Amino acid sequence: PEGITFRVKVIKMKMKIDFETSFGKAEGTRVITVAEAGGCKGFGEAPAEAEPLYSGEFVDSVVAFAKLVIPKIKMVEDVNGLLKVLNSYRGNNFAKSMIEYSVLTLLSCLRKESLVKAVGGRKIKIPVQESIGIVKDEDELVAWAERALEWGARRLKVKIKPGWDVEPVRALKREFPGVPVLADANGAYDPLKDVHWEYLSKVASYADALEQPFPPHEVAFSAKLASSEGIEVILDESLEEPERVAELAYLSEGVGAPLGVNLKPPRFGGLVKSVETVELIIENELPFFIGGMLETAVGRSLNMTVASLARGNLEPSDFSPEDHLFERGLAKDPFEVKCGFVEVRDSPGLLFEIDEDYLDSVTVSEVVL
Ligand code: OSB
Ligand code: MG
Repeated sequence: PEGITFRVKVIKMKMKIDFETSFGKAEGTRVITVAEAGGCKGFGEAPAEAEPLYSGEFVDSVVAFAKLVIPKIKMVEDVNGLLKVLNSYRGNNFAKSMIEYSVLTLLSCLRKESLVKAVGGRKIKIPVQESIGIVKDEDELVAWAERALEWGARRLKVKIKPGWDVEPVRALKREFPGVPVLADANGAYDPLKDVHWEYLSKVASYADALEQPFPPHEVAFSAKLASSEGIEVILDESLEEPERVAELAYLSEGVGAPLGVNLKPPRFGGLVKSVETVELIIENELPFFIGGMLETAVGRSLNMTVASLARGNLEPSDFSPEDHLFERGLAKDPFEVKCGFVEVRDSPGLLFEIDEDYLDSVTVSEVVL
């Protein structure tokens, strides 16, 4: 609707942790959109960094997409119109998710209707895992894992790359036998190099599951790896639309080991696409968890809404709280992890109250549309 004012803000959060993956270090840059009308505010987050290293999206592409698309969004009548505009464009899923969620949380606030209830979610307790970055040595790795197990992390997800793979996984299994370990490569292995298959085979002999071993466009090689190693392989970067999950279900028949989904709602383009995706996952009985992109409370609110749809088959998910990731978070009422679980909230609007003065103080640029 025309009456909405959109503020597209590039923010820079001060990281509390050094979070390194096979593709680089997290700098804490994000794009947040605040949609305002009738005394209510909605929020959306695109967890993009300055450079397109995780996917093809980056801060400037998100802002450019928002400038192109938000004027068209202002002309539509209702949510169907909003989805039609967003779906008419290819790619740019983080940006679409940001715009969609800012409007949906605004409408939810105006109508005083919970989005969690609207999508049929329940106030479940989400099991939480810790994502451990690439660190300099085993001592640092073990210290990080100890802190995570102290607050109750139900699984350790460890970032790997060629040259730092068997070592961390073996060390975690040695120090914490019985704790599930998921090794996430962020696509760092080349399926055309025999030696990379050898590395992955060694990792598979220690780990409980592998995440995104090969580059985003590879899915069949992941199925082959699951089959040859008898290990669960979970895909992250490879899955950007619900159709790919249906394809994964088809591919997993005959593999003999589970193929799973790391469901990151912004990667699928937002709440509506994620609801569709969860339905496909449940229908096909695929293992899954809700993944994170080191989001602020804005992005975690969307992720929590999608998690509320799980029906007893949710693996430990990425819900480390803002105060573990950042020097200071955006929520005035952050969620807590209790015994390794986070409880879903179901209030109208965004699930957290944003400290807007603080949000303004971390804003490095803003476009008003
Ligand atoms: O691959 O899951 C990933 C963060 C940035 C980019 C990619 C990934 C991650 C995480 C974050 O693992 C975990 C979290 O948000 O708590
Ligand atoms: Mg991942």
